[in-house]
Amino acid sequence: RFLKEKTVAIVGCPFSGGQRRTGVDTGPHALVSAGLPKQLEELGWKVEFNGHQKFEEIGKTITSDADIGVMKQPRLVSAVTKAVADTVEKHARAGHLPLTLGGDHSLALGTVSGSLRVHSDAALIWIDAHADINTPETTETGNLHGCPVSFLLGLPGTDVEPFNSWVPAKPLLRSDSLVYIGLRDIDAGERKILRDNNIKAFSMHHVDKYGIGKVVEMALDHVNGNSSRRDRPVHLSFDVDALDPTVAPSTGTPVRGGLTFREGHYICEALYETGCLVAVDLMEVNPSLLEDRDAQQTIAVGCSLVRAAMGETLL
Ligand code: Z70
Ligand code: MN
Ligand code: MN
Ligand code: MN
Repeated sequence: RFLKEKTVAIVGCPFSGGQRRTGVDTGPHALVSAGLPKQLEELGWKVEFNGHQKFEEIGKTITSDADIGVMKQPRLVSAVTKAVADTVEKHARAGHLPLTLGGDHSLALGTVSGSLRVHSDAALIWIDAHADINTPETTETGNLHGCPVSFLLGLPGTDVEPFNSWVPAKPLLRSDSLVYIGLRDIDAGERKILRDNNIKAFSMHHVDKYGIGKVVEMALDHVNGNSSRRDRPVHLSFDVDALDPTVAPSTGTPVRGGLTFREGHYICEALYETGCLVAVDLMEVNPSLLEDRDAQQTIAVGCSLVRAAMGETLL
C-alpha cells in the first residue's frame, strides 16, 4: 500500500558494537549465504542487494571510543546507526521495502529513524524477549542494544553526546505508536519506563492467555487507535531472541519460555496481510555461538520468518 513497487532492499548490517559478544556481525552474511535473496525473488519480489554495509570504514574514523557514562562504544554505535538511518531512508523514499539484517539490535535506532523520516506516522511493532528501552541513565550493562527504543521515544536522558549530533531532540516516535510482543526479560528500570509511559506490551504471559491471534489483533488495534481502518504504516523490528531458544538457539541472550516457531511466523504473516508493512528488521542472529547444527537451524528460521513477512505462507 505504501510501496511503489514490490521491491525489497536488503540492508545487511554486520555489526556487533551494541553488545559484548562477537559473532552477531556474521548474521547478515549467513542469512544471505543461505539464499534469502533468491527466496524472496521466488516470492515475486524484486530484490536489491549490492553487498553488506561497510562499517569497517566508519570504525577506522573512530580512533578512541571511551565509555560515556556507562555507555559502551557510544561513538561507534552512533556513527553506524546514523549511516543505517540514511540508507534505510533512501530505500524507503524510493518506495522500496528496506529489510535490515542484523547485527545487534542497537541498529534499530537507525532503521526506525530512517523509516520515520519517510513514513512519519509509522507505528513500531517490536518483537523481542527484551524491551530494549533502557536510557543511558537506567542501563545496567551499558550495552546500547538494550537502549534503542528510549532514543526513538526521546526519553529523559537520551539527549546526550554523541547521539544528539543526529538524533532529533524532539521524539521521533510517540509512546502510543509502539507495541511489544514476546517480552519476558525486563530490567527494573525498563519496567518503570513502560509503566510511566503507558506503553502497550504483550508479554509471553499475554501470548499464553489470549493466544497469538488475539494478541496481534490487539496490537494492531492499539497502534491504529481502534479505528477499523487499519491503515497506519508499520515498521516491524524482530529480535530473533523473541523465539524460544529451542527454536532459535544461536542468539546472544537466549531466554527460555519464548514464542514457538508458529507464533513467530504468525506475527510476520499477519503483519504482511495488513498490507501496511513499510520496513522489516531481523536482528540478533549470531551463528557463531553454538555448534553448527544450532546455527544452521537459527539461520533457517530467520530466513523463514522473513519469507513469512514477505507473503510466503498466505494462501
Ligand atoms: C538488558 C540490557 C538485550 C538483547 C539483551 C538486555 C538487553 N536489558 N537485548 N539481548 N537482544 O543490557 O539492557
Ligand atoms: Mn532501493
Ligand atoms: Mn532486542
Ligand atoms: Mn532481545
